Amino acid sequence: YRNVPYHNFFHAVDACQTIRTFIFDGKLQDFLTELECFVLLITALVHDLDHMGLNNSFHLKTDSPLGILSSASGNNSVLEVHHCNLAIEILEDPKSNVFIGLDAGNAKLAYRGLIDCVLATDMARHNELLEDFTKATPTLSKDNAEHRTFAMKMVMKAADISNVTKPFAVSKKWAMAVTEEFYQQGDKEKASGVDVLPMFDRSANNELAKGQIGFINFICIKYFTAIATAFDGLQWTIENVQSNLERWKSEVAH
Ligand code: LLI
Ligand code: ZN
Repeated sequence: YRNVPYHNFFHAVDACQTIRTFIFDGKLQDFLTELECFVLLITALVHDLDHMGLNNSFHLKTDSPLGILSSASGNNSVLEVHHCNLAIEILEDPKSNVFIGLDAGNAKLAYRGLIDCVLATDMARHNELLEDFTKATPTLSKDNAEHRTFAMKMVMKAADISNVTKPFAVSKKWAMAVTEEFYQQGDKEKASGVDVLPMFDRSANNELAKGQIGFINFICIKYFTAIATAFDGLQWTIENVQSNLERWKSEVAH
């Protein structure tokens, strides 16, 4: 992990420990296999490896080498493919291969689960997963391998956007960190002469509260409602999201 404001090692460890809480509180040990729970924890640690603090759109619009590779190979999940490649490189080193004790069949399941979950963290695929999972929810079965994969992706992504489920003071620190990372990207975009979205422009007078209210309303409420509906014991996530939303609203009113 690099020394960037948001997508650094603390974000990976935060996602890992948050997944641990979601697995326990959501009783996911009863739904997923022991191997799948283990894979989720490892995936969280690798899911943003070598993040440069610049999003997929930056790589594509500035024609960075990784962006060019993505365009040439036809997969626009620029960073997510890069995180997977580095995860594989680390795991294939016997010194750090936590999958080494698995037989060939389970090793394949572990890598496939890890890769599916890292690729699912691309927000460009957010609505697709949420729709598929919501459709499967009424008949969700642990005997259905596809349903277990949906659940793994949902939990990985829930941890990835879990800042808004934390106590307000903690949530606010993450929000300030992501803001600074977006602004540093915007600075680089200005220097490269490409378009800068207002959210990435430090001279745009963005209000932190308004940014978080938008993120919560457009993405997080639906998402945590879906996961809390499917898994008992995760109701507190949506309650905390609602209470953080109210706190941000009261800041705007002032
Ligand atoms: C946050 C935030 O606040 C990450 C990132 C990403 C979530 C997962 C990478 C993967 C996009 C950004 C989400 C574009 C879709 C809609 C807009 C947003 C509001 C954003 C934590 C993110 C993570 O707050 C704690 C992420 N966003 N997205 O792809 N913002 C932005 C602020 C700057 N300040 O309050
Ligand atoms: Zn992440």
